Amino acid sequence: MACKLLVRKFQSLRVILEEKITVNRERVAKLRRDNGETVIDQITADQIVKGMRGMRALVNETSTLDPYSGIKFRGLTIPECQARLPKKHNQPLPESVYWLLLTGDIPTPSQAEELRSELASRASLPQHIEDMLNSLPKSLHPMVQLSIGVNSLCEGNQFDKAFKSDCKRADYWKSALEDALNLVAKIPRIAAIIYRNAFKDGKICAPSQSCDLAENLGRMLGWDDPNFFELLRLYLTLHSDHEGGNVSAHTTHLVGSGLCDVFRSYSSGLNALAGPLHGLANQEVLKWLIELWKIVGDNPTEDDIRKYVEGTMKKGQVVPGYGHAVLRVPDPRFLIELEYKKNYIQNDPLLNIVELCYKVIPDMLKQQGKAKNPYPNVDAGSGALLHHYGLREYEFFTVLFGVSRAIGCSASQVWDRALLLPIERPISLTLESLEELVQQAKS
Ligand code: AMX
Repeated sequence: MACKLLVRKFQSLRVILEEKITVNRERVAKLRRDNGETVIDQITADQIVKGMRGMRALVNETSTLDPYSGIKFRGLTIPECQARLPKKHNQPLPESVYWLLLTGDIPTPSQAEELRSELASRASLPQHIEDMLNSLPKSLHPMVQLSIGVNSLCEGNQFDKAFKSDCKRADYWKSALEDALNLVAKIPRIAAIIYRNAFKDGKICAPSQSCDLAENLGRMLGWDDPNFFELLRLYLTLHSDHEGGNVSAHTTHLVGSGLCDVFRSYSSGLNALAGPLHGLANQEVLKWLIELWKIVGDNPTEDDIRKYVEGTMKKGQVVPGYGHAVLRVPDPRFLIELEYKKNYIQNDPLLNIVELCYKVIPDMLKQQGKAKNPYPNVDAGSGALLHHYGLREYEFFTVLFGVSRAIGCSASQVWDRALLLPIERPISLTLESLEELVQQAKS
């Protein structure tokens, strides 16, 4: 009986997706048939040297990023998501964000509950994966462990089975969806095992059938604090997706385009996320803030902060948590972090320093005149919020980012299969051929 119910519940997501996929495949076919050769953009030599910078050259359905208004999940800003998506307490359920990214629809409370229960039913790991994670050296960076853990989930994945069987290409998305749901359901447990092994006593509670993704994650990490679960709901929402061109999403898409399953694709995306200019920045921010705090104490002045930032700049280092390749305003996700602090946290010296930095650093970066965006990004505040609730092992922070980004990257891969997107294959140029092309273009 319970089994039948699960199948029916799962189909409601499938049926909705099937209808939308049929419509969107038609759109792609029409676009290519009628306008496949239409030129819509130009590319400069500078963009090529800077790694396809700003080039509009990928299809990604789940979110868009505007330099001035920030991220939109299926057309909704994060405040709109917070207002309209089914919530637990005051924050959207990460499951409702996942439903939105997968389908483009705001789920009803019962649909969000269907997905919550579906994911909770898949949250445990095979014993051999737990044993493998437990055998990894504690000193191995948590992001490497996460990538290994996610890679290992590929054993017996549904997509490979479909590929090796006589499944039609048009139906690949169905097995990709199965794998995507497994990834999002299981990655919190991988993350929690890594945390408990690396920083605690290695003991971990089982995932609960009745909790949402965030609460299950928080409990498995070892917390019993509803406010921390609330922060995790916010965290998982804020980091879930950031359009398709960022390093981790693009890597996942690229690897997936060769028809790797979502586990191997996202494991590659996690290695991409682990770079200090990308997802590792939240770890770097907290390290940097703690150093600053040690030097300036609990009640610093703006001048104290300025002196410390000058020191960072003089060493030729970037100020972590500031700047962005696309955004040209303070990251709306950072502003939501500040809002969260205002609503939930009375007084916290480190978070006060984060606010003071926001007053001081943008002007300093403007004066320095290099960074195109002198404003804070999402990483400027996330670590200090986790620190407030006692999660202080900053080497773990990017793992949480990775748990969250699985939501967007896996939803995108379902759509890559749904739209029958082909293998990605741009052409690279030697410096000599680029110089020749520039001359030809000018003559
Ligand atoms: N502090 C000091 N200098 C900075 C800076 C910062 N925060 N951000 C950019 N600059 C410098 C660059 O190093 C570059 O210097 P160069 O000309 O001497 O090489 C110059 O400003 C121009 O860079 P840009 O075009 O504005 O940035 P970018 O698009 O090349 O890089 C980013 C964007 C995010 C990598 C960069 O701003 C940075 O390194 N920031 C700090 C690290 C960080 O917070 N990363 C997190 C990003 C969000 C995420 O992915 N999670």
